[in-house]
Amino acid sequence: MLRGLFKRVGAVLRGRAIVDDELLESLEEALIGADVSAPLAMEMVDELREATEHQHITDAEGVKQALQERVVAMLQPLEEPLNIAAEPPTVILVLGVNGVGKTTSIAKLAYHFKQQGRKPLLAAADTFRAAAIEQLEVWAERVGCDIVRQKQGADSAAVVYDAIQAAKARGHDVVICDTAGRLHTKVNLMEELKKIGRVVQREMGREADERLLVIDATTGQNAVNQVREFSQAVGVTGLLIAKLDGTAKGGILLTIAREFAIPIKLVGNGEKMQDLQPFLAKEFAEGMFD
Ligand SMILES: Nc1nc2c(ncn2[C@@H]2O[C@H](COP(=O)(O)OP(=O)(O)OP(=O)(O)O)[C@@H](O)[C@H]2O)c(=O)[nH]1
Ligand SMILES: [Mg+2]
Repeated sequence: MLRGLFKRVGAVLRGRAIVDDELLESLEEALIGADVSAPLAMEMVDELREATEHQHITDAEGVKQALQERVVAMLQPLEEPLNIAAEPPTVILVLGVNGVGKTTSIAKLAYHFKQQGRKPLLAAADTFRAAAIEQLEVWAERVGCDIVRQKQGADSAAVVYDAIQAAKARGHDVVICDTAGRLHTKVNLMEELKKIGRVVQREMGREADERLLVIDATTGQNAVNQVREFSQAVGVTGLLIAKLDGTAKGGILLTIAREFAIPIKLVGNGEKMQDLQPFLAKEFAEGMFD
């Protein structure tokens, strides 16, 4: 589960009997150390200071509760399940810079849909990186689902086109599209994604039901730029936060929540296909102090 996030925050609070400026200052540092942006950490601690004064909170346990409540209040509005189209196939584009966990997350999604009794189809539309197609094929085999592929270097939008046609012909209700994390330039990447988007629009009569941006929870503040760039280029419908198991941080979720009103749909917490969970603000807030 989501253990060990915000370790430092928990450590600051543990064993403190009284609430004083020193405690609040250490808390602010701990939040920044856990990837909460500096302005947000300051704001959160100011609020806590006020809350402790008004609600006569005198011990660390009270501060912990107030902080948890604040985190839940920030993140709960962003909790949202995946969009499933009324008219199948649901088309999911999985986006993100290189190495964040896109392909692994696709395997997890496919596994999740299979568990639900659905019939997912994978589209190997990362035609750029060497061995990307083979990697997705290995996952398709493990999960036990079909995959549509072309050769490396093929037009990724053409792969998505093929996959949508195949899904319609063979009754797949979900198409999950892998995409490249890096092309020669960022401009190329965004243009390629836009082209895929146009193909989906043309073939489905609507935009992709999910443009799911994968964020690596260990990346730190740069995640904010990633959300901004993909949002501007293709419009992001939801976030999947991968590698939450690999970090004692997790504050980047708060920073992102502060800047964007994009739903956080799922979290990945391991390298296996089972390691995917819906994002739950309350669980996240509770995990902060374990
Ligand atoms: N611990 C942990 N590792 C993960 C998680 N998700 C992915 N990984 C690992 O991250 C590495 C990169 O994963 P990929 O799925 O290949 O990432 P990608 O975004 O598809 O990478 P490119 O296709 O090269 O852009 C692999 O070693 C995965 O096992 C996660 O939730 N937790
Ligand atoms: Mg990949």
